[in-house]
Amino acid sequence: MSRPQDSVDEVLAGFTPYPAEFAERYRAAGYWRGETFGRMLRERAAAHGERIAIVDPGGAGPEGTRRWTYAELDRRADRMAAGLLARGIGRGDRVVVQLPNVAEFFEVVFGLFRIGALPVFALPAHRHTEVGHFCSFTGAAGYVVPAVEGGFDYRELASRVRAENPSLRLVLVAGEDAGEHVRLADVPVDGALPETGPEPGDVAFLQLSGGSTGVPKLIPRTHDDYIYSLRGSVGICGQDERSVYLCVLPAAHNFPLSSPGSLGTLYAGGRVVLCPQPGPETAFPLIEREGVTITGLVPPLALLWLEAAERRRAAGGDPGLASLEVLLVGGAKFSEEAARRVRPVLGCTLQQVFGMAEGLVNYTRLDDPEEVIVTTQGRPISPDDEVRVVDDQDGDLPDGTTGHLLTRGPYTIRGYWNAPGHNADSFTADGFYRTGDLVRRTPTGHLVVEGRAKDQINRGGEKVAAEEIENHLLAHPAVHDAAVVSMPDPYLGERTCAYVVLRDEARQAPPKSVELKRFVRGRGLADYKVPDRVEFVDAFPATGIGKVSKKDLRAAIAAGLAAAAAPAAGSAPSAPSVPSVPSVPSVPSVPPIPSQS
Ligand code: OOB
Repeated sequence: MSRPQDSVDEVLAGFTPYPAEFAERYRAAGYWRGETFGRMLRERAAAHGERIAIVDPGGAGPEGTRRWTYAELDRRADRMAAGLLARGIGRGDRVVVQLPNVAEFFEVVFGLFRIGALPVFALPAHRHTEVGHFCSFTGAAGYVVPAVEGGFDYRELASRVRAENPSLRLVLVAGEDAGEHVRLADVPVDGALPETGPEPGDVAFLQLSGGSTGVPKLIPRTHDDYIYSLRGSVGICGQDERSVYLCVLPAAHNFPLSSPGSLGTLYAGGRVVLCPQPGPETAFPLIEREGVTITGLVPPLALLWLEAAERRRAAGGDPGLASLEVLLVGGAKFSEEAARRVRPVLGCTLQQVFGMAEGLVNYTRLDDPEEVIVTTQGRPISPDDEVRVVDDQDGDLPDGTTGHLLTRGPYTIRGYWNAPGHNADSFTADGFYRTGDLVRRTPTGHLVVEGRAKDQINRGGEKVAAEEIENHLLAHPAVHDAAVVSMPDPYLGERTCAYVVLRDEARQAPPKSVELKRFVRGRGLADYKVPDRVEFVDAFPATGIGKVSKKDLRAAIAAGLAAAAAPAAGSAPSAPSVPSVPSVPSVPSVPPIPSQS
């Protein structure tokens, strides 16, 4: 078992601090106020302890709806913190938290914050490959899971991950039957907590990067920087203690966590309502019953909600959204056409949000003209968010010209955790983060996202790193080379298409698409990363210097889909199934290049 000081040192060793002159500037400007999450909750509990903080409508369980006041959440965080300490989790230890939208998420996360242990935020969709990586890469001491959720047994996953990771000494299960692990409900105890908690400049947690590399990178966020982004978001989104935030997306993702999300809402003294399912059939009744005022969605969900509300109105009904004041949409580009429907159909103000777990978050403002709200992805939170739009040589471009977005500021990281090689590529020498996004800045300082230079597919807000999936495909004995690209999709915006070149010896009896998909799934990946479509080609098109031309592959699949959809033009696209199309015209044949793994 590592001693606490070892864990703290390990966290520090992987962390790129803000340079002293910047830290001083951010403190002097009043952005970093020396707050920590532990003290933040304590203060809210002191100020309005009897107000409701968390509403968990529960599933079909016997408990029904649970409502925790700020005082109760604070007390639970203390007892969880003491129980974790008693079980050997301490300051600097990493704990992978993979919980659905349940009240325990907050009990665990604030318990960890209080003792200076670091949540590593996994998503419920992650499977053995991802979770195994988070545990081994961070040397995690703990892992927190539900028992069974969405038909998947997380206890089994935990057993496997534990057997492979000697550092993992505690697996906690939120549920009645923990199997061979420890019931989360058995952890909390009354007990003394250390006098000194974490410092405001300490890393509070590790968030996941959407990623464009083989494995997801980890993002260290400090109490100071993250709480500043919460305070800024709360102001921009008009939140106060009357706000009721519906947490629809997975609670651990940066968007529903902090933009302004559940943590912003708790910062403001408002109420967080956890939505167990994101569809309108679950969310609309909760909005009406709990008087929800604000929520955040990815574009595909926003489309579903718009359609559901329109259908109810058309049938003479009322969707019951009268309390909803603000709808945030982000994570992927929201089409202007859909954006225009938000106010008339849902009766609330749209706020576009273009953010990233690495830091920078842009919002359209509530009082922006409607044209700005529907045509831009907002402007930064902070006057000290430095935004550069540059060409391929890092030369600054004038407003109105599309280029690479680079950013630096009081809540944007200076480096991924423990990733010096990646950091050299992802940050400029003077500390600007290369977002990989292509944007244009308007004269009002708003950003319009025009595309992406990073090798990533944005599947309705869920990010898929092409290289990660290519590596899995390359492990298949029949695959010589693989190139994963996005293809347009009316519902998700993009889906994944894997172009595959088979080995010569496999051409006699080539595998079917479905076999390759099954193979990737079988490697223990989150479902959303399994290619939506597999295309076999003899060779990849090449760029001038002989790299795979993903641009040509994207164009080929887009043209193939358009051609196949043409006869049905005018009919409504049916989400979310992938249109079945004949094979795309084969791309220009060039000699295969070596695989780029
Ligand atoms: C959010 O965070 P991540 O870390 O999952 O993904 C960040 C990336 C951005 O670099 C960009 O490529 C894309 O997601 N993105 C958008 C977008 N919002 C995010 N692309 C176009 N339009 C938008 N509105 O996705 C995230 C974090 C905090 C708040 C909101 C989203």
